[in-house]
Amino acid sequence: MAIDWKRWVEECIQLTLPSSVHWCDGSEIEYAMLLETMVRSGALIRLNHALHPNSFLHRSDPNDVARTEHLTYVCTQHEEDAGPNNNWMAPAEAKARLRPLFDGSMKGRTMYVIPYLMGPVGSPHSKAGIEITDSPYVAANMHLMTRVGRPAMDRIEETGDVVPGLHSLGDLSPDRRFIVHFPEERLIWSVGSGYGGNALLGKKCFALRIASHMARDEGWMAEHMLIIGIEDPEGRTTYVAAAFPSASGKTNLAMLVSTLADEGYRVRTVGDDIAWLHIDQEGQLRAINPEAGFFGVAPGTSLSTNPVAMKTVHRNCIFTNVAVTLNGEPWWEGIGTPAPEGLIDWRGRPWDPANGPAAHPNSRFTVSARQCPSVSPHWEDPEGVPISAIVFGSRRSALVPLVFEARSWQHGVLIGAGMGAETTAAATGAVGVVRRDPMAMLPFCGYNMGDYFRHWLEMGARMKKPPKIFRVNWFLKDLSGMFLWPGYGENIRVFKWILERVHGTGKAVDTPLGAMPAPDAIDTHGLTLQPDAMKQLFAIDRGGWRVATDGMAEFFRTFGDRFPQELWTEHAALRKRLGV
Ligand code: OXD
Ligand code: MN
Repeated sequence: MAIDWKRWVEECIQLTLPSSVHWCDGSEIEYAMLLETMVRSGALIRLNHALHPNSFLHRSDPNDVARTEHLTYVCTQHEEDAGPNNNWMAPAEAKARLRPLFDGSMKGRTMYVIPYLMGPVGSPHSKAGIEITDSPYVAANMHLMTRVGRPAMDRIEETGDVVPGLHSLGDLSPDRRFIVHFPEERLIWSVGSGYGGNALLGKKCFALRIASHMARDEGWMAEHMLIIGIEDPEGRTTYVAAAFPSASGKTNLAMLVSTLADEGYRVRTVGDDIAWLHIDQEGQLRAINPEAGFFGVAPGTSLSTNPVAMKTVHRNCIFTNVAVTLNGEPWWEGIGTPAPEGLIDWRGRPWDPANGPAAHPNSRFTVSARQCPSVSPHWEDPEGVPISAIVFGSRRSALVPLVFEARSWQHGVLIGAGMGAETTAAATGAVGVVRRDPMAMLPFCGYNMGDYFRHWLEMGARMKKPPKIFRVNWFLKDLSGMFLWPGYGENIRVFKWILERVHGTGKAVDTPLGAMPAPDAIDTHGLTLQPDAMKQLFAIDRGGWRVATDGMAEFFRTFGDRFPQELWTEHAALRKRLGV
Protein backbone atom coordinates (compact mmCIF):
# COMPACT_ATOMS: atom_id res chain seq x y z
CA MET A 1 0.00 0.00 0.00
CA ALA A 2 1.50 3.32 -0.99
CA ILE A 3 1.83 5.54 2.05
CA ASP A 4 3.68 8.77 2.63
CA TRP A 5 6.23 7.08 4.84
CA LYS A 6 8.38 10.17 5.30
CA ARG A 7 5.41 11.92 6.80
CA TRP A 8 4.69 8.86 8.94
CA VAL A 9 8.26 8.95 10.33
CA GLU A 10 7.81 12.69 11.06
CA GLU A 11 4.56 11.96 12.91
CA CYS A 12 6.24 9.23 14.95
CA ILE A 13 8.99 11.67 15.92
CA GLN A 14 6.39 14.26 16.98
CA LEU A 15 4.58 11.65 19.04
CA THR A 16 7.46 9.86 20.75
CA LEU A 17 9.91 12.80 21.07
CA PRO A 18 13.26 10.99 20.79
CA SER A 19 16.41 12.91 21.66
CA SER A 20 17.99 11.85 18.39
CA VAL A 21 17.07 9.96 15.25
CA HIS A 22 19.32 7.44 13.54
CA TRP A 23 18.47 6.24 10.02
CA CYS A 24 19.82 2.73 9.63
CA ASP A 25 21.80 1.85 6.53
CA GLY A 26 22.42 -1.82 7.36
CA SER A 27 26.21 -1.46 7.20
CA GLU A 28 28.71 -3.44 9.21
CA ILE A 29 29.96 -0.21 10.75
CA GLU A 30 26.47 0.52 11.93
CA TYR A 31 26.09 -2.98 13.40
CA ALA A 32 29.38 -2.54 15.27
CA MET A 33 28.21 0.86 16.52
CA LEU A 34 24.93 -0.60 17.81
CA LEU A 35 26.78 -3.32 19.69
CA GLU A 36 29.28 -0.86 21.10
CA THR A 37 26.48 1.42 22.33
CA MET A 38 24.87 -1.51 24.12
CA VAL A 39 28.10 -2.80 25.64
CA ARG A 40 28.65 0.71 27.04
CA SER A 41 25.14 0.94 28.45
CA GLY A 42 25.30 -2.58 29.90
CA ALA A 43 22.54 -3.88 27.60
CA LEU A 44 25.01 -6.35 26.09
CA ILE A 45 27.77 -8.38 27.66
CA ARG A 46 30.69 -9.30 25.47
CA LEU A 47 31.33 -13.05 25.49
CA ASN A 48 34.75 -14.69 25.37
CA HIS A 49 36.13 -13.34 22.08
CA ALA A 50 38.63 -16.16 21.54
CA LEU A 51 35.98 -18.85 21.94
CA HIS A 52 32.95 -16.97 20.59
CA PRO A 53 34.20 -14.22 18.29
CA ASN A 54 32.06 -11.11 18.14
CA SER A 55 29.28 -12.64 20.24
CA PHE A 56 27.20 -11.04 22.96
CA LEU A 57 24.69 -11.77 25.67
CA HIS A 58 21.58 -9.71 26.28
CA ARG A 59 19.46 -10.13 29.40
CA SER A 60 15.93 -8.97 28.97
CA ASP A 61 13.60 -7.78 31.65
CA PRO A 62 12.43 -10.92 33.54
CA ASN A 63 8.86 -9.88 32.74
CA ASP A 64 9.59 -9.82 29.06
CA VAL A 65 10.89 -13.17 27.86
CA ALA A 66 8.28 -14.59 25.46
CA ARG A 67 5.51 -13.61 23.10
CA THR A 68 2.44 -12.39 24.90
CA GLU A 69 -0.49 -13.66 22.91
CA HIS A 70 -3.11 -12.24 25.25
CA LEU A 71 -1.73 -8.73 24.60
CA THR A 72 -1.58 -9.19 20.82
CA TYR A 73 -4.43 -7.76 18.76
CA VAL A 74 -5.66 -7.76 15.20
CA CYS A 75 -7.61 -4.57 14.60
CA THR A 76 -9.90 -4.88 11.61
CA GLN A 77 -12.92 -2.63 11.07
CA HIS A 78 -15.25 -5.58 11.64
CA GLU A 79 -14.61 -7.93 14.53
CA GLU A 80 -15.61 -11.01 12.55
CA ASP A 81 -12.81 -10.32 10.07
CA ALA A 82 -10.26 -10.85 12.86
CA GLY A 83 -12.12 -14.01 13.85
CA PRO A 84 -12.31 -15.95 17.11
CA ASN A 85 -8.61 -16.79 16.69
CA ASN A 86 -7.53 -13.20 17.41
CA ASN A 87 -7.97 -10.64 20.14
CA TRP A 88 -9.74 -7.73 18.57
CA MET A 89 -10.14 -3.99 19.14
CA ALA A 90 -11.66 -1.48 16.76
CA PRO A 91 -8.81 0.37 15.00
CA ALA A 92 -9.84 3.77 16.38
CA GLU A 93 -10.10 2.40 19.92
CA ALA A 94 -6.69 0.69 19.64
CA LYS A 95 -5.10 3.92 18.49
CA ALA A 96 -6.76 5.88 21.26
CA ARG A 97 -5.51 3.38 23.85
CA LEU A 98 -1.98 3.09 22.54
CA ARG A 99 -1.26 6.68 21.57
CA PRO A 100 -0.77 7.81 25.19
CA LEU A 101 1.71 4.97 25.68
CA PHE A 102 3.80 6.25 22.78
CA ASP A 103 3.40 9.87 23.84
CA GLY A 104 6.93 11.03 24.70
CA SER A 105 8.01 7.38 25.14
CA MET A 106 11.35 7.98 23.38
CA LYS A 107 12.35 11.05 25.42
CA GLY A 108 16.06 10.77 26.19
CA ARG A 109 16.37 7.84 23.79
CA THR A 110 17.63 7.42 20.24
CA MET A 111 15.04 6.52 17.65
CA TYR A 112 16.24 4.04 15.04
CA VAL A 113 14.49 4.16 11.69
CA ILE A 114 15.07 0.79 10.05
CA PRO A 115 14.13 0.22 6.42
CA TYR A 116 14.18 -3.54 5.89
CA LEU A 117 13.39 -6.04 3.18
CA MET A 118 11.66 -9.35 3.87
CA GLY A 119 12.81 -11.83 1.23
CA PRO A 120 15.79 -12.10 -1.10
CA VAL A 121 17.11 -8.98 -2.80
CA GLY A 122 15.76 -8.95 -6.35
CA SER A 123 12.86 -11.27 -5.66
CA PRO A 124 9.49 -10.10 -6.97
CA HIS A 125 7.99 -11.71 -3.85
CA SER A 126 10.01 -9.72 -1.29
CA LYS A 127 8.36 -6.90 0.61
CA ALA A 128 9.67 -3.86 2.42
CA GLY A 129 8.95 -2.56 5.88
CA ILE A 130 10.14 0.31 8.01
CA GLU A 131 10.47 -0.31 11.71
CA ILE A 132 10.87 2.59 14.09
CA THR A 133 12.22 1.54 17.46
CA ASP A 134 13.93 2.96 20.52
CA SER A 135 15.73 -0.32 21.20
CA PRO A 136 19.27 -0.71 19.86
CA TYR A 137 18.88 -4.44 20.64
CA VAL A 138 15.97 -4.57 18.21
CA ALA A 139 17.96 -2.63 15.60
CA ALA A 140 20.92 -5.04 15.92
CA ASN A 141 18.66 -8.09 15.73
CA MET A 142 16.92 -6.65 12.65
CA HIS A 143 20.37 -6.43 11.03
CA LEU A 144 20.73 -10.20 11.47
CA MET A 145 17.16 -11.23 10.74
CA THR A 146 16.33 -9.04 7.71
CA ARG A 147 18.05 -7.11 4.90
CA VAL A 148 18.38 -3.60 6.29
CA GLY A 149 19.06 -0.41 4.33
CA ARG A 150 19.62 -0.01 0.58
CA PRO A 151 17.73 -3.08 -0.73
CA ALA A 152 14.69 -1.99 1.26
CA MET A 153 14.91 1.66 0.22
CA ASP A 154 15.25 0.62 -3.43
CA ARG A 155 12.15 -1.53 -3.14
CA ILE A 156 10.18 1.24 -1.44
CA GLU A 157 11.21 3.70 -4.13
CA GLU A 158 10.34 1.26 -6.93
CA THR A 159 6.95 0.20 -5.65
CA GLY A 160 5.87 2.81 -3.11
CA ASP A 161 4.83 -0.15 -0.97
CA VAL A 162 5.93 -0.43 2.62
CA VAL A 163 4.60 -1.81 5.88
CA PRO A 164 5.31 0.70 8.65
CA GLY A 165 5.77 -0.50 12.22
CA LEU A 166 6.21 1.65 15.30
CA HIS A 167 7.88 0.03 18.29
CA SER A 168 8.79 1.47 21.66
CA LEU A 169 9.99 -0.26 24.79
CA GLY A 170 7.78 2.12 26.74
CA ASP A 171 8.29 1.27 30.40
CA LEU A 172 8.33 -2.52 29.75
CA SER A 173 5.40 -2.98 32.07
CA PRO A 174 3.16 -5.92 31.08
CA ASP A 175 0.24 -3.66 32.07
CA ARG A 176 1.14 -1.27 29.32
CA ARG A 177 2.19 -3.79 26.69
CA PHE A 178 0.33 -4.15 23.40
CA ILE A 179 1.26 -5.72 20.08
CA VAL A 180 -1.30 -4.37 17.68
CA HIS A 181 -1.84 -4.98 13.99
CA PHE A 182 -3.95 -2.99 11.57
CA PRO A 183 -3.98 -5.38 8.61
CA GLU A 184 -6.34 -3.28 6.50
CA GLU A 185 -3.91 -0.34 6.79
CA ARG A 186 -0.84 -2.64 6.77
CA LEU A 187 0.39 -1.01 9.96
CA ILE A 188 1.92 -2.35 13.20
CA TRP A 189 2.15 -0.72 16.64
CA SER A 190 4.03 -2.48 19.42
CA VAL A 191 4.76 -1.05 22.84
CA GLY A 192 6.05 -2.28 26.18
CA SER A 193 8.13 -5.28 25.13
CA GLY A 194 11.63 -5.81 23.78
CA TYR A 195 11.14 -9.56 23.23
CA GLY A 196 11.85 -10.96 19.72
CA GLY A 197 8.43 -11.91 18.42
CA ASN A 198 6.86 -8.82 20.01
CA ALA A 199 9.52 -6.34 18.96
CA LEU A 200 11.32 -7.52 15.81
CA LEU A 201 8.36 -6.40 13.76
CA GLY A 202 9.56 -8.02 10.52
CA LYS A 203 9.06 -11.47 11.95
CA LYS A 204 5.72 -12.50 13.41
CA CYS A 205 3.98 -9.13 13.02
CA PHE A 206 4.80 -8.44 9.38
CA ALA A 207 5.95 -11.73 7.83
CA LEU A 208 3.03 -13.66 9.34
CA ARG A 209 0.13 -11.56 10.67
CA ILE A 210 0.15 -8.71 8.16
CA ALA A 211 1.55 -10.87 5.34
CA SER A 212 -1.08 -13.60 5.80
CA HIS A 213 -3.75 -10.94 5.36
CA MET A 214 -2.01 -9.53 2.26
CA ALA A 215 -1.51 -13.06 0.94
CA ARG A 216 -5.20 -13.84 1.21
CA ASP A 217 -6.02 -10.66 -0.74
CA GLU A 218 -3.30 -11.24 -3.33
CA GLY A 219 -3.50 -15.03 -3.81
CA TRP A 220 -0.40 -16.34 -2.03
CA MET A 221 0.35 -17.76 1.44
CA ALA A 222 2.39 -16.63 4.44
CA GLU A 223 3.00 -19.62 6.69
CA HIS A 224 4.79 -20.58 9.92
CA MET A 225 6.95 -23.11 8.08
CA LEU A 226 10.56 -24.09 7.73
CA ILE A 227 11.81 -24.86 4.23
CA ILE A 228 14.34 -27.58 3.45
CA GLY A 229 15.81 -29.18 0.36
CA ILE A 230 16.47 -32.92 0.73
CA GLU A 231 19.08 -34.44 -1.55
CA ASP A 232 18.61 -38.11 -2.38
CA PRO A 233 20.86 -40.82 -3.83
CA GLU A 234 19.50 -40.10 -7.33
CA GLY A 235 20.94 -36.61 -7.06
CA ARG A 236 17.53 -34.93 -6.88
CA THR A 237 16.69 -32.21 -4.39
CA THR A 238 13.11 -32.30 -3.17
CA TYR A 239 11.86 -29.26 -1.28
CA VAL A 240 9.58 -29.59 1.71
CA ALA A 241 7.83 -26.89 3.76
CA ALA A 242 6.91 -27.90 7.30
CA ALA A 243 4.71 -26.19 9.88
CA PHE A 244 5.39 -26.83 13.57
CA PRO A 245 4.33 -24.73 16.56
CA SER A 246 6.95 -22.54 18.24
CA ALA A 247 9.74 -24.33 20.11
CA SER A 248 8.93 -27.75 18.62
CA GLY A 249 12.21 -28.39 16.82
CA LYS A 250 11.76 -26.39 13.58
CA THR A 251 15.31 -25.05 13.71
CA ASN A 252 16.65 -28.56 14.43
CA LEU A 253 14.73 -29.98 11.50
CA ALA A 254 15.79 -27.14 9.21
CA MET A 255 19.44 -27.98 9.98
CA LEU A 256 19.04 -31.74 10.29
CA VAL A 257 22.22 -33.77 9.95
CA SER A 258 21.09 -36.89 8.20
CA THR A 259 22.04 -40.25 9.65
CA LEU A 260 21.54 -41.59 6.11
CA ALA A 261 24.18 -39.30 4.61
CA ASP A 262 26.22 -42.30 3.49
CA GLU A 263 23.30 -43.36 1.35
CA GLY A 264 23.09 -39.89 -0.14
CA TYR A 265 20.28 -38.30 1.91
CA ARG A 266 21.24 -34.80 3.02
CA VAL A 267 19.30 -31.76 4.18
CA ARG A 268 19.92 -28.18 3.03
CA THR A 269 18.44 -25.26 4.92
CA VAL A 270 16.33 -22.67 3.12
CA GLY A 271 14.50 -21.28 6.16
CA ASP A 272 13.71 -22.26 9.74
CA ASP A 273 10.53 -20.38 10.63
CA ILE A 274 8.54 -18.64 7.90
CA ALA A 275 7.67 -19.42 4.29
CA TRP A 276 6.03 -17.15 1.73
CA LEU A 277 4.48 -19.38 -0.91
CA HIS A 278 3.40 -18.45 -4.41
CA ILE A 279 2.02 -20.33 -7.37
CA ASP A 280 4.23 -19.80 -10.43
CA GLN A 281 3.22 -19.54 -14.10
CA GLU A 282 3.32 -23.33 -14.43
CA GLY A 283 1.00 -23.82 -11.47
CA GLN A 284 3.86 -24.98 -9.20
CA LEU A 285 3.93 -23.90 -5.56
CA ARG A 286 7.23 -22.16 -4.71
CA ALA A 287 8.58 -20.81 -1.42
CA ILE A 288 10.90 -18.03 -0.35
CA ASN A 289 12.24 -17.50 3.14
CA PRO A 290 11.43 -13.88 3.98
CA GLU A 291 14.01 -13.85 6.76
CA ALA A 292 17.80 -13.51 6.61
CA GLY A 293 18.66 -15.05 9.96
CA PHE A 294 17.61 -17.45 12.68
CA PHE A 295 16.07 -16.55 16.03
CA GLY A 296 16.32 -20.02 17.52
CA VAL A 297 15.56 -21.52 20.90
CA ALA A 298 18.86 -22.28 22.69
CA PRO A 299 17.95 -24.89 25.35
CA GLY A 300 18.28 -28.40 24.00
CA THR A 301 20.65 -27.32 21.24
CA SER A 302 23.88 -29.33 21.38
CA LEU A 303 26.49 -30.96 19.22
CA SER A 304 24.40 -34.10 19.23
CA THR A 305 20.93 -32.56 18.66
CA ASN A 306 21.92 -29.79 16.25
CA PRO A 307 25.63 -29.61 15.39
CA VAL A 308 24.89 -27.27 12.48
CA ALA A 309 23.27 -24.73 14.80
CA MET A 310 26.20 -25.02 17.20
CA LYS A 311 28.56 -24.15 14.34
CA THR A 312 26.26 -21.39 13.11
CA VAL A 313 26.13 -19.65 16.50
CA HIS A 314 29.82 -19.99 17.13
CA ARG A 315 30.54 -16.42 16.07
CA ASN A 316 28.74 -13.11 15.34
CA CYS A 317 25.82 -14.16 17.48
CA ILE A 318 23.52 -12.38 19.91
CA PHE A 319 22.36 -14.64 22.73
CA THR A 320 19.34 -13.63 24.77
CA ASN A 321 18.62 -14.90 28.29
CA VAL A 322 21.10 -17.78 28.27
CA ALA A 323 23.41 -18.43 31.23
CA VAL A 324 27.08 -17.49 31.10
CA THR A 325 30.12 -19.31 32.45
CA LEU A 326 32.99 -17.76 34.40
CA ASN A 327 34.95 -18.07 31.21
CA GLY A 328 32.49 -15.88 29.31
CA GLU A 329 30.89 -18.71 27.35
CA PRO A 330 27.15 -19.10 26.79
CA TRP A 331 25.52 -22.08 28.53
CA TRP A 332 22.05 -23.57 28.55
CA GLU A 333 20.28 -26.72 29.67
CA GLY A 334 20.86 -29.48 27.14
CA ILE A 335 24.03 -27.94 25.69
CA GLY A 336 25.75 -31.25 26.30
CA THR A 337 28.10 -30.29 29.14
CA PRO A 338 27.24 -30.20 32.85
CA ALA A 339 26.63 -26.81 34.45
CA PRO A 340 30.10 -25.54 35.32
CA GLU A 341 31.15 -24.01 38.66
CA GLY A 342 30.43 -20.32 38.93
CA LEU A 343 27.64 -20.30 36.34
CA ILE A 344 25.64 -17.07 36.15
CA ASP A 345 21.96 -17.56 35.37
CA TRP A 346 19.89 -15.72 32.76
CA ARG A 347 18.99 -13.05 35.29
CA GLY A 348 22.63 -12.37 36.15
CA ARG A 349 22.63 -14.18 39.49
CA PRO A 350 25.02 -16.94 40.56
CA TRP A 351 23.09 -19.98 39.48
CA ASP A 352 21.13 -21.76 42.19
CA PRO A 353 19.04 -24.71 40.96
CA ALA A 354 16.40 -23.61 43.48
CA ASN A 355 15.80 -20.62 41.17
CA GLY A 356 14.94 -22.86 38.22
CA PRO A 357 16.84 -23.37 34.99
CA ALA A 358 20.06 -21.42 34.46
CA ALA A 359 19.03 -20.39 30.94
CA HIS A 360 15.47 -19.26 30.41
CA PRO A 361 13.52 -22.08 28.63
CA ASN A 362 12.77 -19.58 25.84
CA SER A 363 16.33 -18.21 25.65
CA ARG A 364 17.43 -17.58 22.09
CA PHE A 365 20.24 -17.04 19.65
CA THR A 366 20.10 -14.58 16.77
CA VAL A 367 22.43 -15.24 13.90
CA SER A 368 22.68 -14.59 10.18
CA ALA A 369 21.62 -17.48 7.92
CA ARG A 370 24.67 -16.83 5.77
CA GLN A 371 26.80 -18.41 8.49
CA CYS A 372 24.90 -21.67 8.49
CA PRO A 373 27.04 -24.51 7.10
CA SER A 374 23.97 -26.30 5.73
CA VAL A 375 22.43 -23.25 4.04
CA SER A 376 21.07 -24.19 0.62
CA PRO A 377 22.74 -22.73 -2.47
CA HIS A 378 19.18 -21.78 -3.47
CA TRP A 379 18.09 -20.08 -0.26
CA GLU A 380 18.05 -16.66 -1.91
CA ASP A 381 16.70 -17.68 -5.31
CA PRO A 382 14.39 -14.84 -6.32
CA GLU A 383 11.66 -17.20 -7.55
CA GLY A 384 11.95 -19.43 -4.50
CA VAL A 385 12.23 -23.21 -4.43
CA PRO A 386 9.55 -25.61 -5.75
CA ILE A 387 7.64 -27.30 -2.92
CA SER A 388 6.74 -30.98 -3.39
CA ALA A 389 5.51 -31.79 0.11
CA ILE A 390 3.93 -29.94 3.01
CA VAL A 391 4.37 -31.39 6.47
CA PHE A 392 2.34 -30.58 9.57
CA GLY A 393 3.87 -31.55 12.89
CA SER A 394 3.35 -30.85 16.54
CA ARG A 395 4.21 -32.21 19.93
CA ARG A 396 1.76 -34.97 20.87
CA SER A 397 2.90 -37.47 23.45
CA ALA A 398 0.00 -39.76 22.48
CA LEU A 399 -2.50 -40.42 19.71
CA VAL A 400 -0.88 -39.01 16.55
CA PRO A 401 1.23 -41.59 14.65
CA LEU A 402 4.81 -40.99 13.52
CA VAL A 403 3.75 -40.19 9.96
CA PHE A 404 0.79 -40.44 7.64
CA GLU A 405 -0.15 -38.95 4.32
CA ALA A 406 -3.32 -37.11 3.45
CA ARG A 407 -5.58 -38.67 0.85
CA SER A 408 -5.90 -35.38 -1.03
CA TRP A 409 -5.14 -31.67 -0.66
CA GLN A 410 -8.56 -31.15 0.91
CA HIS A 411 -7.98 -33.92 3.44
CA GLY A 412 -4.55 -32.41 4.12
CA VAL A 413 -6.18 -29.06 4.88
CA LEU A 414 -8.40 -30.84 7.42
CA ILE A 415 -5.32 -32.44 9.01
CA GLY A 416 -3.65 -29.03 9.31
CA ALA A 417 -6.82 -27.30 10.48
CA GLY A 418 -7.46 -29.92 13.15
CA MET A 419 -3.92 -30.07 14.45
CA GLY A 420 -3.57 -30.09 18.23
CA ALA A 421 -0.30 -29.21 19.93
CA GLU A 422 1.15 -29.23 23.42
CA THR A 423 2.08 -25.66 24.37
CA THR A 424 5.72 -24.58 24.89
CA ALA A 425 7.70 -21.79 26.56
CA ALA A 426 7.75 -19.65 23.40
CA ALA A 427 4.60 -17.91 24.62
CA THR A 428 3.68 -16.94 28.17
CA GLY A 429 1.17 -19.27 29.82
CA ALA A 430 0.99 -22.91 30.87
CA VAL A 431 3.35 -25.33 29.12
CA GLY A 432 2.32 -28.82 27.90
CA VAL A 433 -1.42 -28.23 27.54
CA VAL A 434 -3.00 -29.47 24.29
CA ARG A 435 -4.62 -26.69 22.32
CA ARG A 436 -5.79 -26.51 18.73
CA ASP A 437 -3.06 -24.91 16.64
CA PRO A 438 -4.18 -25.10 13.01
CA MET A 439 -1.22 -25.15 10.63
CA ALA A 440 0.86 -23.92 13.64
CA MET A 441 -0.66 -20.53 12.78
CA LEU A 442 -3.08 -19.93 15.64
CA PRO A 443 -1.00 -17.08 17.14
CA PHE A 444 0.01 -15.72 13.74
CA CYS A 445 -2.95 -15.65 11.37
CA GLY A 446 -3.87 -12.01 10.80
CA TYR A 447 -7.51 -12.69 9.91
CA ASN A 448 -10.43 -15.01 10.56
CA MET A 449 -9.16 -18.57 10.35
CA GLY A 450 -12.42 -19.74 8.81
CA ASP A 451 -11.45 -17.58 5.80
CA TYR A 452 -7.87 -18.84 6.10
CA PHE A 453 -8.99 -22.46 5.70
CA ARG A 454 -11.03 -21.44 2.66
CA HIS A 455 -7.93 -19.70 1.26
CA TRP A 456 -5.97 -22.95 1.66
CA LEU A 457 -8.65 -24.83 -0.28
CA GLU A 458 -8.66 -22.21 -3.03
CA MET A 459 -4.86 -22.22 -3.31
CA GLY A 460 -4.87 -26.01 -3.71
CA ALA A 461 -7.44 -25.76 -6.49
CA ARG A 462 -5.21 -23.30 -8.38
CA MET A 463 -2.11 -25.55 -8.34
CA LYS A 464 -1.41 -27.88 -11.22
CA LYS A 465 -0.06 -30.57 -8.91
CA PRO A 466 -0.56 -29.59 -5.28
CA PRO A 467 2.18 -30.80 -2.93
CA LYS A 468 1.37 -33.97 -1.01
CA ILE A 469 0.48 -33.23 2.61
CA PHE A 470 1.83 -35.24 5.54
CA ARG A 471 1.32 -35.25 9.31
CA VAL A 472 4.30 -36.17 11.49
CA ASN A 473 4.79 -36.54 15.24
CA TRP A 474 8.30 -37.15 16.60
CA PHE A 475 7.12 -36.83 20.19
CA LEU A 476 5.13 -40.00 20.95
CA LYS A 477 5.92 -41.50 24.34
CA ASP A 478 5.38 -44.95 25.77
CA LEU A 479 3.53 -45.54 29.04
CA SER A 480 6.68 -44.91 31.05
CA GLY A 481 7.13 -41.52 29.42
CA MET A 482 10.04 -42.54 27.15
CA PHE A 483 10.14 -41.22 23.59
CA LEU A 484 9.37 -44.01 21.13
CA TRP A 485 11.22 -42.43 18.22
CA PRO A 486 14.81 -41.14 18.45
CA GLY A 487 14.06 -37.98 16.47
CA TYR A 488 16.65 -35.39 15.39
CA GLY A 489 18.98 -36.76 12.64
CA GLU A 490 16.98 -39.98 12.50
CA ASN A 491 13.94 -38.06 11.28
CA ILE A 492 15.54 -38.33 7.84
CA ARG A 493 14.14 -41.88 7.78
CA VAL A 494 10.64 -40.46 7.82
CA PHE A 495 11.58 -37.97 5.12
CA LYS A 496 13.03 -40.77 3.03
CA TRP A 497 9.55 -42.31 2.94
CA ILE A 498 7.97 -38.91 2.26
CA LEU A 499 10.33 -38.44 -0.70
CA GLU A 500 9.52 -41.92 -1.97
CA ARG A 501 5.82 -41.07 -1.79
CA VAL A 502 6.41 -37.80 -3.66
CA HIS A 503 8.32 -39.67 -6.39
CA GLY A 504 5.80 -42.48 -6.61
CA THR A 505 7.82 -45.34 -5.14
CA GLY A 506 6.99 -45.33 -1.41
CA LYS A 507 4.94 -48.27 -0.18
CA ALA A 508 1.88 -47.42 1.86
CA VAL A 509 -1.19 -48.95 3.40
CA ASP A 510 -4.53 -47.23 3.50
CA THR A 511 -5.78 -46.48 7.02
CA PRO A 512 -8.67 -44.41 8.35
CA LEU A 513 -6.22 -41.55 9.04
CA GLY A 514 -4.61 -41.64 5.61
CA ALA A 515 -1.77 -43.54 3.93
CA MET A 516 0.74 -44.97 6.40
CA PRO A 517 4.06 -46.58 5.59
CA ALA A 518 3.70 -50.27 4.71
CA PRO A 519 5.45 -52.55 7.20
CA ASP A 520 9.20 -52.12 6.59
CA ALA A 521 8.66 -49.07 4.37
CA ILE A 522 10.40 -46.92 7.00
CA ASP A 523 14.09 -47.70 6.88
CA THR A 524 15.07 -48.66 10.44
CA HIS A 525 18.36 -50.39 9.73
CA GLY A 526 20.93 -49.60 12.38
CA LEU A 527 18.34 -48.12 14.77
CA THR A 528 17.80 -49.45 18.27
CA LEU A 529 14.13 -49.09 19.02
CA GLN A 530 12.03 -50.56 21.80
CA PRO A 531 10.75 -54.01 20.75
CA ASP A 532 7.26 -52.97 19.63
CA ALA A 533 8.06 -49.33 18.97
CA MET A 534 7.04 -49.40 15.31
CA LYS A 535 3.70 -50.91 16.27
CA GLN A 536 3.10 -48.21 18.86
CA LEU A 537 4.30 -45.48 16.48
CA PHE A 538 1.60 -46.41 13.99
CA ALA A 539 -1.20 -47.48 16.31
CA ILE A 540 -4.63 -45.93 15.78
CA ASP A 541 -6.49 -45.38 19.02
CA ARG A 542 -10.09 -45.07 17.86
CA GLY A 543 -11.38 -43.94 21.25
CA GLY A 544 -8.72 -41.26 21.39
CA TRP A 545 -9.57 -40.14 17.86
CA ARG A 546 -13.25 -39.93 18.74
CA VAL A 547 -12.36 -37.43 21.47
CA ALA A 548 -9.90 -35.63 19.17
CA THR A 549 -12.39 -35.31 16.32
CA ASP A 550 -14.97 -34.02 18.83
CA GLY A 551 -12.42 -31.43 19.92
CA MET A 552 -11.81 -30.46 16.29
CA ALA A 553 -15.52 -30.06 15.66
CA GLU A 554 -15.93 -27.90 18.74
CA PHE A 555 -13.07 -25.69 17.51
CA PHE A 556 -14.35 -25.57 13.92
CA ARG A 557 -17.81 -24.53 15.15
CA THR A 558 -16.33 -21.36 16.67
CA PHE A 559 -15.91 -20.11 13.07
CA GLY A 560 -19.63 -20.47 12.34
CA ASP A 561 -20.48 -20.25 8.68
CA ARG A 562 -17.03 -18.93 7.83
CA PHE A 563 -15.79 -22.50 8.27
CA PRO A 564 -15.73 -24.17 4.84
CA GLN A 565 -18.39 -26.81 4.23
CA GLU A 566 -15.81 -28.91 2.34
CA LEU A 567 -13.90 -29.40 5.59
CA TRP A 568 -17.05 -30.49 7.43
CA THR A 569 -17.43 -33.08 4.69
CA GLU A 570 -13.81 -34.21 5.23
CA HIS A 571 -14.38 -34.29 8.98
CA ALA A 572 -17.47 -36.47 8.58
CA ALA A 573 -15.58 -38.77 6.19
CA LEU A 574 -12.74 -39.13 8.69
CA ARG A 575 -15.15 -40.06 11.47
CA LYS A 576 -16.87 -42.52 9.21
CA ARG A 577 -13.56 -44.17 8.27
CA LEU A 578 -12.66 -44.35 11.95
CA GLY A 579 -16.08 -45.75 12.76
CA VAL A 580 -16.62 -43.18 15.51
C1 OXD B 1 9.45 -17.91 17.10
C2 OXD B 1 8.15 -18.36 17.65
O1 OXD B 1 10.15 -17.13 17.74
O2 OXD B 1 7.44 -19.07 16.93
O3 OXD B 1 9.77 -18.32 15.97
O4 OXD B 1 7.82 -18.03 18.79
MN1 MN C 1 8.18 -19.36 14.97
